[in-house]
Amino acid sequence: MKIVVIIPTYNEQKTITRVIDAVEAEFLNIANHELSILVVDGNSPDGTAVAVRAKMPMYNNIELLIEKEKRGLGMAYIAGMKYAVEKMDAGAFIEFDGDFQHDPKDIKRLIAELDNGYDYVIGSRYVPGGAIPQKWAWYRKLLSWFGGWFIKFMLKLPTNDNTSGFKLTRVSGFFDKLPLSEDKILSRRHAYKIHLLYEMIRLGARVKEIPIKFLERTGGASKSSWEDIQESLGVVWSLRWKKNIPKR
Ligand SMILES: Nc1nc2c(ncn2[C@@H]2O[C@H](COP(=O)(O)OP(=O)(O)OP(=O)(O)O)[C@@H](O)[C@H]2O)c(=O)[nH]1
Ligand SMILES: [Mg+2]
Repeated sequence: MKIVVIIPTYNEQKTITRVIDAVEAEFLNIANHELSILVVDGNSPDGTAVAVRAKMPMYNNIELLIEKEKRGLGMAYIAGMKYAVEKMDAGAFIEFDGDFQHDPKDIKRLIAELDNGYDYVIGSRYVPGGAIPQKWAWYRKLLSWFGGWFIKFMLKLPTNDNTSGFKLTRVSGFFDKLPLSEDKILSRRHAYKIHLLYEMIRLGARVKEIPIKFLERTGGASKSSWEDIQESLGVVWSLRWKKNIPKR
């Protein structure tokens, strides 16, 4: 199967080339699928796209999509997912951060579960063996844990990590049935993850959580903010009480 690793970037010039090299090195350990990288850059002013372009001739499996401007993580992923399916013929795709917080070595573990028949494989920080960064301040740890629990409780989800940004989605029967246009997604930013997770489970996806250790950022700055927390509450509210949900 063709599997595309989608990496959204905004000002990740310091890390993106190392991320690409490490992901490509892992591809060499996966023989039974055709693997590619798609970087979706929010027109970063720091030269992220230039760094990606410099890598493209070294590997023949990298594509770069440049948005007009930074539009939010959800918008970047939706553009990337559509491009991966329509232009790159992806049978599955993986959401992967460009700041080295996800370990490229875990990519083959996600793909192994796709091969075992799962449709939605979540790199989970909240199953035995998973972890969040030790160095996070206590309030960030608490917020991450409580946020996930709140989403699980309110939306009656079977999953434990409900805000993970490292996951694999099967296209056939799932992605192609998702309400994915820009006007139908409930959040343009980080909270898009909650909406997609909810929809995948509603579609009956076979879901597997595998433990991952979420790493520290190795450079650059976070783009998540308090607004993302507020928006997450809004998405949970909409899904729980079926408010503001655009018709399909
Ligand atoms: N194209 C694009 N990429 C984005 C946008 N927002 C974030 N990203 C990228 O998406 C990935 C995840 O964003 P982060 O800011 O690291 O979010 P996070 O991992 O939840 O937060 P931290 O743990 O603080 O790093 C990174 O590679 C970012 O560069 C955006 O609006 N557009
Ligand atoms: Mg990050």
